[in-house]
Amino acid sequence: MYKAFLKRLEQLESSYEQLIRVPNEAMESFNGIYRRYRHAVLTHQHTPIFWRYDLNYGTNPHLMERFGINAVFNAGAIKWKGKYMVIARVEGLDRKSFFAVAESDNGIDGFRFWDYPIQMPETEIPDTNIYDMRVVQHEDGWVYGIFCTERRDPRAPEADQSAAIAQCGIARTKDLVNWERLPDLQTPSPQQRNVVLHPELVNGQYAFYTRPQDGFINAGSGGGIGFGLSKTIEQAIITEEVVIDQKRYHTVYEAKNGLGPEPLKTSAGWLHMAHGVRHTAAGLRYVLYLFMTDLQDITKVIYKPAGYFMAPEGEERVGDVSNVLFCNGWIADEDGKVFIYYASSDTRLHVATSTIEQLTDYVMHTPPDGLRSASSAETLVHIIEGNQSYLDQQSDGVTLDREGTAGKIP
Ligand code: M1P
Repeated sequence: MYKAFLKRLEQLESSYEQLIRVPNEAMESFNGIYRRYRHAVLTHQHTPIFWRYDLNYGTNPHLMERFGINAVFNAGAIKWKGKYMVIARVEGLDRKSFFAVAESDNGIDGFRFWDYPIQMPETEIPDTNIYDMRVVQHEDGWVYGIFCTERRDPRAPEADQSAAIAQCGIARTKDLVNWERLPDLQTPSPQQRNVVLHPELVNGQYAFYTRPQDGFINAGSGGGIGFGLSKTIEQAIITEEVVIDQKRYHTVYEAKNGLGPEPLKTSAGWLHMAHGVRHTAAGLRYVLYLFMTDLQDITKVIYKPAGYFMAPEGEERVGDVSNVLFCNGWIADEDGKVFIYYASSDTRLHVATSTIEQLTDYVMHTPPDGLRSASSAETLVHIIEGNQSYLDQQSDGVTLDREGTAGKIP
């Protein structure tokens, strides 16, 4: 029996090592905007063997799993001491999520979890479930973890064991190991999810992107991505919440939307990634979209391409909550490369890469949503005519740059 135990342990360990060492491979970029990678960067199988199994023959002679992991998804991300860190939402078989750090040398493969999960302190009202951390390197010198804390609705009748209240939890750290929990964010909205802290102070105050909503699932009168200021972070209170990016009829963010990771500062504006949700006959569909806000007035959306930036494809379409892409972490390297950590169908975590230059070009030059079929057709005609006249001129040996200035292709 002991021999069988040892053999099984060896098999488990070697298949785990094999999995971690699988090199990831960039797929072809069909749209010229980003590249997906062949393999998910984290799955439930990437969690350490010594989390899932009691390795003591005396107490676990059959080497059975004692702490099963259901999924690893929605991860915040940060470049830390030269490594690519994700702080993933790890969900046990018991449906409870917790946070755990995994690191990689190159950001695309070899992600390995730290030995211990984050032991997030609680407030006076214990969290039933915590998830979807946004990791924000703030100009005040702290690294903040902004996440959703969920508790049962205390007003729900005994028979209703689903009614929940989601709010925004706040914690901060200097080492990603020890976290100081601060009071939850207070806002005028009865429910909050997808809250993000802006990395810079605005008029000397902490600036939050929010997602006001009436119900736990339905945004209700909560009209989109909100914004508000708080004088302090130690007792964060937003008294006035304004919507800066609305949900809209017959768009990919018709039912609700929510900000993803902290925005990236570029010379053209703040680059934002968000998710948009719409109803379909098969249920909700979550896609990712980008927009840009003004550097001076960060509540002003200055560019917003029509439709989605990324939508679930292939195996991404299937999982615990199918037809979902969700992103709450990205890393911009100093050379401009951007690592987008997105999760599919509440099951696994992937990476896609792009550059600040490509993403900026995408948001600034992709036509906006005209909100009517006629306008989409008009936009297309404009592109076709532009291409036609460009091709005609090219055949005459003349080329035009973006400003319409004639010149030869170098
Ligand atoms: O199941 C899809 C996503 O649903 C929620 O997002 P939102 O609040 O925008 O509906 C979150 O629970 C998220 O974790 C989850 O991926």
